[in-house]
Amino acid sequence: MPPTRSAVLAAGLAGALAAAVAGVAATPATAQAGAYAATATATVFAPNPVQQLGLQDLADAKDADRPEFGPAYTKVTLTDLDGSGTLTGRYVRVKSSTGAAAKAVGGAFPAYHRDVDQFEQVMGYHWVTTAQHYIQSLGFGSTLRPVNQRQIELRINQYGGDNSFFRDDKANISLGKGGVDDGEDAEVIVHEYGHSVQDGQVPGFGTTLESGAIGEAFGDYLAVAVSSWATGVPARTDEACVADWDSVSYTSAPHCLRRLDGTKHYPEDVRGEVHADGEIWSRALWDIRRALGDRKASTLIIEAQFDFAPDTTFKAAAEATVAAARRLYGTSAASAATKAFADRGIL
Ligand SMILES: [Ca+2]
Ligand SMILES: [Ca+2]
Ligand SMILES: [Ca+2]
Ligand SMILES: [Zn+2]
Repeated sequence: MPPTRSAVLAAGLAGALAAAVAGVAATPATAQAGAYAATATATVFAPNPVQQLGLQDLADAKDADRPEFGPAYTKVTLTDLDGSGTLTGRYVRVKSSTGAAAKAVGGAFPAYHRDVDQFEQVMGYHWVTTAQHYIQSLGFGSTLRPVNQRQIELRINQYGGDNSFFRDDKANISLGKGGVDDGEDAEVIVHEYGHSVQDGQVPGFGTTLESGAIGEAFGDYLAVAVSSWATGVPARTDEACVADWDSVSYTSAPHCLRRLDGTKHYPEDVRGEVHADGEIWSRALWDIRRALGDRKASTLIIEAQFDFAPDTTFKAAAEATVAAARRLYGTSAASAATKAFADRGIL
């Protein structure tokens, strides 16, 4: 069992105290023990090569690192690390069963590319941490209550034809390697983190078809919101397109796993499958975002989720979302939310 955060903190404080007494620096400059204050440079896709390059004919080609991917590799600084040189941090620790663990030396991870397993490990760390930073940028954990501020485990393994999913507990993430490796697309990683976020807000969330569909929809919404926040509104792909790169293996161009701007309407478009039915809910979230802007929309959408029952219906969740809009931003925001859900047949 891993040490708890407070145990790590206590050990760090004890070490710092002992070092102070001995008159030496407690830790390297980049790592305050126990504080997850270390950083390291690394190379990622931001968010994925199709969205970055606008090349709809990019192919997985069995994980080949072809020259056309070159301009998509982006240097970033990983934050909130524990200073051990591994991908262990305040919000996520990465475990891989498909290759050796990525290792930083002197505050820098090697510039891994997509043909090595360590690239996806770095992607998983960076995009979970970035998604949590986005949520904090909305005020959660400062002016609003914290959302999912716990260290989750992100595993990379061979499971699933092409399916990143939760098994035993919904806090954690598993990224598969079917088709394009799931960990090569930030929007897949953040979608999965969306499930963790909802589970953090409402433990066990998503026990029924409609609540499950809300889970898929929120993951898609968060993926797009985080990707635009971190890398800018895409210029070469539609912003409403989710997982432009992972989906090249199983869609025709323009490649989208799903979209936020579909026209599905309740109840006649219900298919009884959570991802398909999620497109009803995600379009409503998209319309709220278009009406109120990213910051207000995401804030009220996430704040509302605290009030969802684990087995909520579309209608109850829509009412909670409208109430959150009214609480946070007043009548006109509530009207915009009501209209978004009414346009889908939910209210
Ligand atoms: Ca790969
Ligand atoms: Ca995949
Ligand atoms: Ca996208
Ligand atoms: Zn999902």
